[in-house]
Amino acid sequence: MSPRQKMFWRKLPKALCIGLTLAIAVNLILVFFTKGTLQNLFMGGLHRELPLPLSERHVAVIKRLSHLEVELQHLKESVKLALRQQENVNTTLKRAKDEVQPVLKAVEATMNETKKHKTHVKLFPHSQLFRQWGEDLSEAQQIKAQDLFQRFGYNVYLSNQLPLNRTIPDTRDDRCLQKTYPSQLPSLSVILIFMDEALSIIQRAITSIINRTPSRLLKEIILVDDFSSNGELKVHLNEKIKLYNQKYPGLLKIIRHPERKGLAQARNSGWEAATADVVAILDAHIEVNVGWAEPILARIQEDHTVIVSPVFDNIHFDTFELEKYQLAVDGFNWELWCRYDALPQAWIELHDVTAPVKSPSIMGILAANRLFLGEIGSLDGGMLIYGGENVELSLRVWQCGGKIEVLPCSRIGHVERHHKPYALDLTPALKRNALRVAEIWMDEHKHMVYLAWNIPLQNSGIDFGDISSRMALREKLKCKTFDWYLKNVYPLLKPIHTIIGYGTMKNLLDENLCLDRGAVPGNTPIMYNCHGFSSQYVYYHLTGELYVGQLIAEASDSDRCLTDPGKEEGKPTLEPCSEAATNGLHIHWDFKQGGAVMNRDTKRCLEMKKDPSGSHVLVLQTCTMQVWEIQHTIRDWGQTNSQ
Ligand SMILES: *[C@@H]1O[C@H](CO)[C@@H](O)[C@H](O)[C@H]1NC(C)=O
Ligand SMILES: *[C@@H]1O[C@H](CO)[C@@H](O)[C@H](O)[C@H]1NC(C)=O
Ligand SMILES: *[C@@H]1O[C@H](CO)[C@@H](O)[C@H](O)[C@H]1NC(C)=O
Ligand SMILES: [Mn+2]
Repeated sequence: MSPRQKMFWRKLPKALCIGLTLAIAVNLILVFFTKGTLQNLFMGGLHRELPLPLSERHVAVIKRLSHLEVELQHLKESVKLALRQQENVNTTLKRAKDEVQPVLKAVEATMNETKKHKTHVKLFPHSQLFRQWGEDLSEAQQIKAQDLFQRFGYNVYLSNQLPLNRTIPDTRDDRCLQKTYPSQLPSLSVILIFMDEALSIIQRAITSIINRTPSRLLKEIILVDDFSSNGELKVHLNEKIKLYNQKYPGLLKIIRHPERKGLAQARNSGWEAATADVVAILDAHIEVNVGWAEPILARIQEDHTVIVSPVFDNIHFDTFELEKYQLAVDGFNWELWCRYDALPQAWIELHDVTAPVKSPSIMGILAANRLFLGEIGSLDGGMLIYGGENVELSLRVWQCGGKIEVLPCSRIGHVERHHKPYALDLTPALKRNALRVAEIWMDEHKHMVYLAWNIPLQNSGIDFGDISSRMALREKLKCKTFDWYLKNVYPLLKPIHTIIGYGTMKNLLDENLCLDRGAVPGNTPIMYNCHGFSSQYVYYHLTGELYVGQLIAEASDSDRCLTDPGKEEGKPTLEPCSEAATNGLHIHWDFKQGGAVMNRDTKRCLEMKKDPSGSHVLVLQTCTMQVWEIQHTIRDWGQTNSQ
């Protein structure tokens, strides 16, 4: 050993002690100072010059903490190394070692303490992602998880950790397990469509399909990428596909759109590429459950004109736990938003929980005979982005000679995203697509879609594209009317033909205020600053009812009628129209555009009055000739100003 080396070794214990003491001091500061003090400590200067949002300030602190942790780790390692070498060198250093050891322990304890302290800092207390998940995550992990969550609308951080072949609960009714299916069944192409989906999500969908579909029936899995902007879906997905195909030759195919074409076109691209007898067109954020395919294939083999839907269970977007959903049929409202409806009485009376359920609509995921789906026109490529394409297909199927059924024994777990990453506001697409459906398929009932969206019947200013080829298809297939569909398939959906005025409603005393359904729950209408959302939609009927709030228009539920309860204090209320009618409440109003709104029974007028605070409130009182205007009128109503 050279003199210089000797010198080093002699000085080591002292140097170490100084270093470690410093480190401990810093750690103690980190552990025992409050979060606020810490922020001031680290960010004090910066904060004054540059007011960062809270989360960014957190991030900066965390970066420093993480950095410090790494440095401490290095220090600890070098001490350990030194001690190990020391043993080989000399026993005179033994005493020094004995001195260092407790210090080392203290450092470790402090680091443990720091870690514990850190896990309690919640960086995103308002994020839906962390409501039931993520307790143990470090700040850096929280940031990563939150970032992925915002990009994808579900918990990609967790998805990346869960096994691709994870088991999910079998949600079928026990009686499904007793069912037997023909040994000869049609072959199946599964189509997974996606746009900016997380890779692990797609892989888990593929894995579930491979593991839970009899291999003799599964002919291919076709992936359709609707021009994802997500880089990992290019190279990485190609590599994964190659690996799958090494194990299962020819099973996976991928189609990539060179530009964004929307949901309907993506489904069509998959359908065009498919070669099996039956196609199942699914979202890519799903996991099929055991025995999902056999009921589908058997039913379509029995009747090739049936379009089937499996039953969805909900995979929670945050925890990825599977929640069993009760069996229901798929319906929609007049905005053409999908909704679940009650099971039909005829099915209940069968007393067979495994029997297919006739359904007015599909939610989007479907399986069909490949050729039949082509004959009826696959999906309408004129539907853009998202929404309405499922209702379009449903009306076409029913009106043009097919059927739709939900199969209780076929179950698929589906991630209900917290938000859709491909558009911040889907409303314009939904509206436009809904009008397209209405114009092609709904005949004399199409005005209901305009009413529900509060769109003027003439000159709507909304371009729903060229519908001539779809009208020609309707002609060619000799499709039935929408009226037939309402009567025979969806009697729950109730068209209204007595509405003569709709949209927002203003009292000309103050045109910034609109009639509004008020707080929900609650039945007190108010005057509120006009914003034009559905809580301010009003529907005036030829028969005198005045609905306030979003149009419900399903027979199973009731719209809210403006009511004069007849009491002294003169406060109008909103009551379910059906109940109000049977209870003899005063729900009929005389109104002409630009005139008073007067109750037919009580002769009191709906008017506004300033309350002591200076804001306008609604009152029922002896008419003082206050006048009202409603946004849109139908036919000739409202052209005269008779009051
Ligand atoms: C250790 O080093 C000291 C002096 O630095 C020396 O006196 C002693 O003999 C050495 N012992 C061994 C076992 O090498
Ligand atoms: C620190 O944590 C580690 C692992 O959690 C444990 O093995 C060790 O004993 C702890 N040290 C002290 C001093 O508490
Ligand atoms: C998933 O795959 C792994 C590795 O191939 C295997 O060990 C495990 O048993 C599988 N789990 C299930 C639930 O099939
Ligand atoms: Mn989906």
